[in-house]
Amino acid sequence: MSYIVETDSFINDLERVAKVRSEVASCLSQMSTTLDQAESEGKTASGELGLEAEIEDLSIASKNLRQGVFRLLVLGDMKRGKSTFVNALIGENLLPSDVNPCTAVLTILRYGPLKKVTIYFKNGKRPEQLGFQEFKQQYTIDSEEAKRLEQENKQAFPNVDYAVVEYPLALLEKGIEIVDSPGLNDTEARNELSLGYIHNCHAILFILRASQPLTLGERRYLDNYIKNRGLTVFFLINAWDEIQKEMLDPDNLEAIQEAENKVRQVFQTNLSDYCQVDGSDVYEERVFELSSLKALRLRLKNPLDPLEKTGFPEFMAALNTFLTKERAIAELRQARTLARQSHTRVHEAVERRVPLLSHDVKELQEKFNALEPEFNQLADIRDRFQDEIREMRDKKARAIADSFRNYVLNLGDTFETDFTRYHPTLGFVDFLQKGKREEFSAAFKQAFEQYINDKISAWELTVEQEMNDAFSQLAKIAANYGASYSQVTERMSEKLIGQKIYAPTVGEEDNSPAWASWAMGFLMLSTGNVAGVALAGAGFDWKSILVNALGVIGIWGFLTVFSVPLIALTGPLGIALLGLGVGAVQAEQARQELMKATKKEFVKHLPKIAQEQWSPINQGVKDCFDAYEREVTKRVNNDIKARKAELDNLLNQKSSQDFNQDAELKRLRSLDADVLTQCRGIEFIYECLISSPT
Ligand SMILES: Nc1nc2c(ncn2[C@@H]2O[C@H](COP(=O)(O)OP(=O)(O)OP(=O)(O)O)[C@@H](O)[C@H]2O)c(=O)[nH]1
Ligand SMILES: [Mg+2]
Repeated sequence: MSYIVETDSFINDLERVAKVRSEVASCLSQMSTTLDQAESEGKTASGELGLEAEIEDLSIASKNLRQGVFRLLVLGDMKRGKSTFVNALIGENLLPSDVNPCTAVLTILRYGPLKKVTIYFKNGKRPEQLGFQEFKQQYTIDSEEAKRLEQENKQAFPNVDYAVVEYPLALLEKGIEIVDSPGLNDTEARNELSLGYIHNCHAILFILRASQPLTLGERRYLDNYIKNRGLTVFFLINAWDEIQKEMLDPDNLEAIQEAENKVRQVFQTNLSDYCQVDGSDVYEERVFELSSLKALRLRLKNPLDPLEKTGFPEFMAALNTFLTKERAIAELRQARTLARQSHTRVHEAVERRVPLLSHDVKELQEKFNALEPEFNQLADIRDRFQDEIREMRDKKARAIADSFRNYVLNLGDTFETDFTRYHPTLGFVDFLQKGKREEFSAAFKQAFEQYINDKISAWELTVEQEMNDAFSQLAKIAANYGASYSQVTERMSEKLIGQKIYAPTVGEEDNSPAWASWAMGFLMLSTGNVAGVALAGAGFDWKSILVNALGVIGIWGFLTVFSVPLIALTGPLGIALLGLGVGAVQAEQARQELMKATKKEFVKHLPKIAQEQWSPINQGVKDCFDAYEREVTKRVNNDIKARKAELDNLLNQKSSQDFNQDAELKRLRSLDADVLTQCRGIEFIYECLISSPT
């Protein structure tokens, strides 16, 4: 790759984006203030224009944009060099990284003017502050301990939710937040790093190690949680320098090349599956060969070292493009949409108000009364959309819950073949040897857990696809209803003032009423959760709701099955098996017996599990649609209310007090012009950002 970026220019680019964000945030907040002021002035003139929703949306979006950070989640198996990589990226030996101590809690690294570490707990205990040294000592564990805990399926610090490390560093100050995670742990992964957390990040940096080309554990993790989930993942093949170190003759350049090419090829074969985005191969932009240790050493000596031959400049270029171009633009585009729509709303309200200023109360009353059918049509559009959401909700909730039931009921059919994949660690010969039975039981239990875990993940992926589908259908439906809604409101304006109103600011996605844009996923900035949303690109953030709902399935329900094979092992079957003697043939026979016994028990439990989970799954899916429906309905209702208020306020003012019509006309025109200028300001900043060279 020819394009590289050095640390300082990466920071410069981030700074530029942070500046643009803050400028746009200021513009949005200014717009909100302008509308707010205009509304209070309106109270003593021709009445407010009903801009409450716009004022609120603009102010929330401004806050979200200002606070927005790019969150990067660093994932990987144990000892891949995750912490070393983070240290190299920030240029400081901050996080504990060593051959021995392991990262044991999720650690969020963010900007703070003062260095401090805060531990957050799960059980409602008050967060605790501590020094860096204490943090390193108390919250890391050694490798042996980590392995033992993993085997026992325990967490090192079960009560700790996560740690936040605040640090005054340039990279963090420019709006990057980095999350270092403990090495992946097959069994606990689901609990510790829920999908919800993954969805809260803009990109995942998946760290691999050149000397260990994609282990089974890594593959399982990628298949279960990453593949086909619409996430942006950078694969960083770390410790690339070790290839050379392990050569017989580390000075033989040709041999090194050859060895490197081999490793490259292995990774290419293994990772290409995970680098397909919408049918195109993004391998080149997503996979990088790094030497974090080398980069860290260089940066500690000289913070501005160009980090040549560490792979960092190439990776940072790609990350830079992704963050400061794609992500930032997606966010700012929403800000532009919001600004444009707010202006359109103001413009139309002013255009309606101005010609009505000279009418008397009676005329106005008549005109407003004549709008009743249209108001009813607006409510009708709302109701019809609501019905469609509910229909979709019930259909999908039933289909998804049914699919789980069928899936579970059918697990038995392929159990024996599916489970073969998990056998290697079982060691049937071991089992037949005295004194190894406990170990064997633990291994068998773990294999079973992994099997269940993988099965549920595979099913969850189909749910995600179903839901994506459902919400993109709803987006289309919203677009249609939005268009009908606009036709009605246009008709209302025409009825009121005798002519059409032309909006000066339009764009394809900005043309719909604001509530419809929200329902289509163009305006998430005004509901919060920028990270998750930006990641989803566009769309209602149903994932976090669903993740919590599906969390209830867990693997625990299935584990009740467990006691059974183990009893089988200690019971008559076990004794019979033990009598078989020690040998490959006996081991195979034992395996088959155990499989049979396990399957028999497994199948017996499946109907109950399928039955028990039907309702919670059905409800979980419904919750996603209900949340969507609530927000849509609230937004449509606010819009209708605002349109009524716009007219009622004028009528009230007309009947209760005199105001200077000329002055009012001037005020309204200048409000329209001011908001247009502010909107153009945002458009200008946005255009500059997208046309600036990479
Ligand atoms: N040769 C070489 N060693 C590295 C590199 N990166 C990390 N290491 C070493 O690998 C070991 C593990 O590094 P860590 O950064 O602690 O790894 P980790 O993934 O954070 O480990 P856990 O938190 O325990 O999962 C340390 O001894 C590092 O010095 C690299 O690029 N090259
Ligand atoms: Mg670590």
